[in-house]
Amino acid sequence: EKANIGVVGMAVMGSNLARNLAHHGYAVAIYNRTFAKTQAVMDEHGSEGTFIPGATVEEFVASIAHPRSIILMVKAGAATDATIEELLPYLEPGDIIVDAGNSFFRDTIRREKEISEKGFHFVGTGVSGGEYGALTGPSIMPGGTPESYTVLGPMLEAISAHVGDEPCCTWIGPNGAGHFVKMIHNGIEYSDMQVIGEAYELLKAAGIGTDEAAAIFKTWNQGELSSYLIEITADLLQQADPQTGAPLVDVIKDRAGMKGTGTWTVTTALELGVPVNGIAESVFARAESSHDDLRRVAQTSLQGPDRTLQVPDKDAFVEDVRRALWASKVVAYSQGFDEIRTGGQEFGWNINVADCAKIWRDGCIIRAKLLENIRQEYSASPDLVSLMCAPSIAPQLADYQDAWRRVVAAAAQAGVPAPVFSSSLAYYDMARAPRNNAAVTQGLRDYFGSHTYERVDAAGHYHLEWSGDRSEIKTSDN
Ligand code: NBP
Repeated sequence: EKANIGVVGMAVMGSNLARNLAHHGYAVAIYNRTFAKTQAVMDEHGSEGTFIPGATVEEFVASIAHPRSIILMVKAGAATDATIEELLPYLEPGDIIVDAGNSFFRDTIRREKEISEKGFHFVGTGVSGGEYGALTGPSIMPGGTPESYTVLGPMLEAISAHVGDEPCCTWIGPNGAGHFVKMIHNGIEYSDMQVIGEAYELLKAAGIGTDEAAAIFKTWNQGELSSYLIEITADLLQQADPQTGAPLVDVIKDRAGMKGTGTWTVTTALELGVPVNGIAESVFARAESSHDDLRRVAQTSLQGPDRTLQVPDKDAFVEDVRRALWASKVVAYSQGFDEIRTGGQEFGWNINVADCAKIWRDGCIIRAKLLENIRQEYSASPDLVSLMCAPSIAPQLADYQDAWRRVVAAAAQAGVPAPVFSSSLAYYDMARAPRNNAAVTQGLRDYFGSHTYERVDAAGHYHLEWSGDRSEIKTSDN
């Protein structure tokens, strides 16, 4: 019997994905550079379904039915290129290499071009849900050709998470589109975690203990904030340190790591000219948290309030923080979805934004009740200029803004950093202002660099003779 599909990379993600496929009745060929890991999967899980272990790449490829679908779950970067190089000599035209690692979408564009020229398909696909999701049903974001999706799609949809009978997997668009969308998923994940952290810090500053904060997050998870990350925050805050018995969160060093997808989301947004303030602030917050020298020096040299908040009405304050969290989260999502749309246009992918929200409703790390709402908004108006302005979102932001402003002001007053809460509010205010401070910037640009300006009352571009007689010259008609 030949395998229906192959998986390369038997570390945590690949082995779980292979088991998920086997649990769904597919015969799965498995391969790992170091055979011991393949053997370990056979020993521990071989009885869960049909696995065909390959000791060599040649044996592995030969064991898969043609046209072959081969999923790579190896370390992103050089390991992915090395694995592809090893596979290529054994493939036949029409075979599909699927890169399910967290590859940068520009690498995926390059690889797709090189590999399709050789007569094979290359599908860069995002997979989210961590190791548990890979095993039980992740959210899957495949790119590549539509032809490859006809072979691969049914298998990926079968193993993905489902909302009712809708799979959390759909074809996103050509070449790098899947990895691009996964990148932004991760960027949004950064901002989701950051706003949770900011909310927790504010609750703490108001004298709320860790247990009580855990209970608050639990309650929030019952309402419109209901999401996987809010749910596990409640769990994290409840956890006692096995060594000391203190809340574990107080023992964990306040230094957040990162592997790159958040940074890629921000650098790509900068290249595309899309403001993703919330995601950028989240990436910068992690960077600042890890900047040991800065923090050591600043803790003794920089003065400010002592991070305590006097709140006369605790319940009202907690509700304010909840509203600020919701509003900031929605603004960060709005920015992330803007990047998906702009990137989709820029790279010629024609990405269906509503579909992204649809396949993120379950399986992935940012799964949340809000995503159904977002899906409905983008389905109803595919050309929605900004999620912030959607019919169900704008009135709620209007309703929540007083609380949001109180929280940002209180945080600033008390010296509690809330970079995403405050930058999201600034973005909201910047967008809605009939006039903003850019006129000063543009005037200065014309002053020192003759970059010209436009006028509010006439078409064309103008330059003022700043160092001459200060007369105005029209430099172009449009
Ligand atoms: P790792 O990212 O730790 O990669 C380990 C795998 O890569 C092993 O199978 C290893 O083989 C293989 N490998 C390496 Br390293 N260098 C290789 C090379 N030069 N040639 C061939 N194979 C090589 O595993 P992971 O945490 O399971 O993640 C796999 C992918 O999934 C990554 O791209 C990751 O970013 C992505 N991802 C992870 C998560 C998550 O929650 N962890 C979620 C979503 C996506 P060896 O055994 O011989 O060393």
